Amino acid sequence: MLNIVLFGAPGAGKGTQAAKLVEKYNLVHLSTGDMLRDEIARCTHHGLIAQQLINNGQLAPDSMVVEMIAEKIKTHKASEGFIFDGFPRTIPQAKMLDSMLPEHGLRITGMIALSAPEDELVHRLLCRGKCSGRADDQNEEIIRNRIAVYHEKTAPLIEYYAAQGKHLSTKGVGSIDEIFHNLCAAIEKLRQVCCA
Ligand code: B4P
Repeated sequence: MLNIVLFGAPGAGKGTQAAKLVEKYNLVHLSTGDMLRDEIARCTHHGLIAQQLINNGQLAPDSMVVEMIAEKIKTHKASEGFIFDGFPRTIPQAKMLDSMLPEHGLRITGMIALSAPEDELVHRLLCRGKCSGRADDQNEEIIRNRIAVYHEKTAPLIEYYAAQGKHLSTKGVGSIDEIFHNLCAAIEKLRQVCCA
């Protein structure tokens, strides 16, 4: 099984690349951003809590996203593996994931971080905001706040996975196909380490 954490700051290209990886490796795509947007669209209890936080560039509560992920893992038990896109985003989320996976006979194969300069991230998200209508992509101040939250709460996960010998990184700037090619090479490397 292949269980990849696709990591990066907002706008690094996680969602874009996850869609291609899912197709190539026949994996289940678990995007907590997509799940939260779905909860918001359906006006659920989770959605109402998440909406305000997301629109202000803050993270949703750890317990909420972990509960959503646990539910999806149970539903897709028979799959060939998972792409975790935008999850975990905090150390507590990563620890909860690590304690939950063995119950399902699973483990993380590795984490791959996509890197891009901050001005490029802001530019991409503002462009997406023009056509997607996503409230969190409309305003530069909110986008910069999301990036600050990433540095404070999410970036420490690089050390967390590096300590387990599971961290690789690749450039998130360039053509989408070129980045995809480098990501696939990183996955092959993780597979070799994992199966050695
Ligand atoms: P997400 O939906 O995860 O979105 P993201 O971080 O904004 O974007 P991503 O990196 O996936 O960017 P994409 O590929 O689309 O999160 C949204 C919000 O939900 C978070 O801010 C948070 O509040 C909440 N949330 C989600 N998960 C959570 C969790 N686990 N815990 C707590 N809260 C959570 O790319 C962006 C743009 O760049 C696109 O327009 C794309 O076309 C473009 N692009 C991609 N690759 C490119 C390239 N190589 N060159 C040029 N443009 C490129």
